Formats: sequence, C-alpha cells, structure tokens
Amino acid sequence: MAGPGLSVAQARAGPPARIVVETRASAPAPGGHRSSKSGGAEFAYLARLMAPTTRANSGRGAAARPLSPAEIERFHRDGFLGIPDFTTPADVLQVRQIVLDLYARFHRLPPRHVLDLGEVGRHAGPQQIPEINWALQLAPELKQTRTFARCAAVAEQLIGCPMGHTGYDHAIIKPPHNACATPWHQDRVFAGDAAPLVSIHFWIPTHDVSIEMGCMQFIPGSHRGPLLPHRRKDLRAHAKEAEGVDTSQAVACPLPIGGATVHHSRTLHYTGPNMTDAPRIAWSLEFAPRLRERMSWRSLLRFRG
Ligand SMILES: O=C(O)CCC(=O)C(=O)O
Repeated sequence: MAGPGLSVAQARAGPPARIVVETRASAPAPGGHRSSKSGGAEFAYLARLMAPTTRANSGRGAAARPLSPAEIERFHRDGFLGIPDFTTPADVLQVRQIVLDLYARFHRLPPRHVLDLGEVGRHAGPQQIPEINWALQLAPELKQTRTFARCAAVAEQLIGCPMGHTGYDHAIIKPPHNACATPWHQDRVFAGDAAPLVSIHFWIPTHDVSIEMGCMQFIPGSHRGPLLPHRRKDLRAHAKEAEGVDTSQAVACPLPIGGATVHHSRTLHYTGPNMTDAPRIAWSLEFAPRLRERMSWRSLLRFRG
C-alpha cells in the first residue's frame, strides 16, 4: 500500500470500506432517450449544488504546505500521490461553481468540448460520464484559483524545474448511480507524438470522495513499465481500456474536500462507477516542463555533440 491510499484488496477485506466494484458494470444504454438540449433537465441532479455565481476570495494567497521529501520520493516510486490538504475547501467550492456553470450549458457547448466517457462517446441523450474538455478555454477564471497555482507549484516540486500548464484540462462528472467505470488506462496513450516526454496530471474532486463514489485508483510502479495496448470496448466508445492490467495491485485514493491526486502520464489508473446518491464532480489538468526549459535542454544536447 502506498501513501494515504487504500489498497483495493484491503478495502475489499471488510470494514470500514464497502465492496468495491472494479469491473465495468453494465450500464443502461445511452441514447434512445429524448434529448434535453438545454442541459437543464438532464443535469437536475446538480441543481442542489448550484449557488449564485460568486467569485469570492478562495484563499489563493494563503501559504501552502510544501510537499515533504517522503511525499516526493513516494511520487517517483509509485507514479502517483494522494495529497489530502492540496488546497482549501473554499477554493474547491469556487472551482466546483465554475464547473457547474459550464455543465448548465453542456449541450450548447461547441461539440469539440463535450464527450461522454461512457459506452457511447457522442450522443444527445443523458450522459453516463459527461466530460468537458479544455474547460480552461471556456472558463479562464479557473486559472485564477488557488488550485491552479497549487498545481504549478506542486509540479515544480515534484519534477524539479519550472512547469507550465500543457493546455489540456477536463472536467468529469459521474452522475449518481451512473453504473459505469472509467476503465484502466495510461493517459500517455491519448497524447499525440508532440506531447512532452514528461507530464504530470492532477485530479481534483470538488467534495469528499470515496471508493464507492469513484475516487482515483492506481497501479503503483506502472509508470516504470511499458505502455500497454489499449482498446475501445465498442467502436462508438471514446474511452480506451488497457489490456492485461493486474488489478490485484490497485491502490484507491479516497480524499477529503480540498484533496487531490497527482500521477505520472504513464501510471495506470481507473475510477469506479458512482454508487452513491450524490454526483461526483472532478477537474483534472496536466503540467509539463515549460517550453523554454525543454528548448534549452535540446540545445544543450546539440552543443554536447
Ligand atoms: O474522473 C474520472 O473518472 C477519470 C479521470 C481520469 O482518468 C483522468 O483524468 O485521466
């Protein structure tokens, strides 16, 4: 077991965790439902969380705890780290409000931004795992949050050089009882050839998150292994699943509000179906060494002949 995570085998063994469903549960087929183009009716399960839009100070300026040497070592050994006190609850609530404002117009956003990570990638019916890609382009105010600043600072501490946002981020919701997991995968498989060699990826739930709700799970050390073959379960699906994963090694990272996980782009990870009555709402973003540093590294290689 690594870090503050919980070995899934241990969680299965009994209290306090309940049974973990690791295989992708069969879900009601999406589509065939009447489309709710406004997004309003479909996302009614979010209504309770919606607050009048506020841009209150979320504590961006407050001093943040640097990672300990043990945490940095654990990240490099395991390829992931759970950080329970990543940011403040007030800040995360601000992130959540911005994300919810985007979901309120989900079906009206440009198609390149929206996908269902469930069984069918693109359809107009109720979404199993609605995803908004490049949320930062749609809501640049996310960059003003303490969460964003913390990601940059923690990335620099972990990798040891100035780090910048790669330009990619996404918000992912698992509706209550969505009956659909995000399959085991390595993010690197989705990156094109131009992707940086090293990138690290943050996952920020906007509330307490448990195994039953679909917290992150990782295979420790998998970032040092090969990129596994991935396949789509169905031609209509967007999500890809890694083949040959030994899930007996999985470590789950339940977190309190304000917590986050960070993982290497090659680390195998998964989130289970949301088996609770509450929606699971997360924001995820990627950081890599800044281009300036990548360029100077290349020119150093050139001059070393
Ligand atoms: O939030 C999820 O369900 C999955 C997130 C994930 O796999 C990712 O951001 O790479």
